[in-house]
Amino acid sequence: LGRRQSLIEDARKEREAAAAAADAAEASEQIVFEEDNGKALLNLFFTLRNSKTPALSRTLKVFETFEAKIQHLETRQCRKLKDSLEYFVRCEVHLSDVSTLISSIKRNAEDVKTTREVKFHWFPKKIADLDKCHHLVTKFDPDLDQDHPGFTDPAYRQRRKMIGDIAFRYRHGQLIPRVEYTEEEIGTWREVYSTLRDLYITHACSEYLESLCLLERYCGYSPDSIPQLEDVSCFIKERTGFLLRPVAGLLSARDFLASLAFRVFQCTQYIRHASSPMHSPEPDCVHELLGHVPMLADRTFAQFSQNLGLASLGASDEDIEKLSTLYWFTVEYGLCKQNGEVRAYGAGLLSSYGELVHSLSDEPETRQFEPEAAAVQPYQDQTYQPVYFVSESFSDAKEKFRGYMAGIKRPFSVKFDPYTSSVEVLDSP
Ligand code: HBI
Ligand code: FE
Repeated sequence: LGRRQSLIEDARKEREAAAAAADAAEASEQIVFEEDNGKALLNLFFTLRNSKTPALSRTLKVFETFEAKIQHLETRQCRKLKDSLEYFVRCEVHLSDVSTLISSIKRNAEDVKTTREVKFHWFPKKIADLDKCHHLVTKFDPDLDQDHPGFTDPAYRQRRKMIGDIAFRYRHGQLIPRVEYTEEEIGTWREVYSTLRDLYITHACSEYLESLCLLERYCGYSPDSIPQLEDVSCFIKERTGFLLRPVAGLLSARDFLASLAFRVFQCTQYIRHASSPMHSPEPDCVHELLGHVPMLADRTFAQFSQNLGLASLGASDEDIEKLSTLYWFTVEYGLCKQNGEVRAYGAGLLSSYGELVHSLSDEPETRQFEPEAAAVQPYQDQTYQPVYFVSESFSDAKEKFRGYMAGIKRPFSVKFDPYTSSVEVLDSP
């Protein structure tokens, strides 16, 4: 009788499981957003090829990384590919992680479907929400990229991890912890600083030069020490309201642009490998402090940067791609006209001796800055740019961007409130 009982029990469980699966499939008609607790219920379908042995564990690792709570998981044999399994996963995950989780799954699996495409992309509404904008891109990471000059140097990787931990622990409103840089690190800084400093006089735009002089006078910029992010943040806060916050590496474009909307610049704190002082494949503090910071101390440029950020909030993946390309050809590699000469204002140029010289030589092609063209121009992150865009002035670039912005469609508009450092979201009728 006991055995029979348990068979009945099994049959009941099976029926319940089938019903649950049917319910789940029905609920999977939509991704349910629960704005209150910031969580989304997400239904995912994907196929993993059996030949790729570590695919399942790597995919599950993605859910773990995003602290997604798996509520339901089913597999079945794939009808198209006999050696593959199809998966259905229903999970609860923070809204700010939805886009990144889906793109991470897409890297491991095939035929990824969310039953309804994500119509909304979560975005920060107040400055403290930037604590959730922390999604790193592992491109150029010294732990994973064999071409990184630090790849074979465990001491460098250890150091980079230690400094990266400051960023992982950092929360908005805290002081940015100071880093005591080693003699070797200061040596790298000194070499870049002294080499670039002379070139700026003839190659950098006047706004950059003006800010750099102020940073040298009031903020400890010199060849002999690496400025501390906290001090620099206080300085630019007084000039334009921009703040720095530490970040552990290359941030996703969406998160990076979102922080600009709040006049926050996410700033790496580690320095490039000593074997390669003139070049770094990824952003480092030389790039941020010498390339970006002086420009962020300029009012018009700061406003331009914030406008780019505001345009990115909740934008589609395609628009984010366009905005980062625009960012690339302005904030990173922009040139501008000044008193009949062409000068550099892009941070990628101002932090790279070789490319700064190249950009103002006869070699590359230069075109007049037009946002429509710059937003879709293919670009290079491995060698020098073959083409640069020249703006008449920052005000001109800002105005042209305003025009371009008007053409970007979003079902809502955003308005920044400087008193509370938050954005108001207004539904379009
Ligand atoms: N992340 N840490 C960091 N620094 C940057 O300058 C940076 C980034 N992520 C993306 C990015 N820049 C841009 O190239 C655009 O994709 C927005
Ligand atoms: Fe940069």
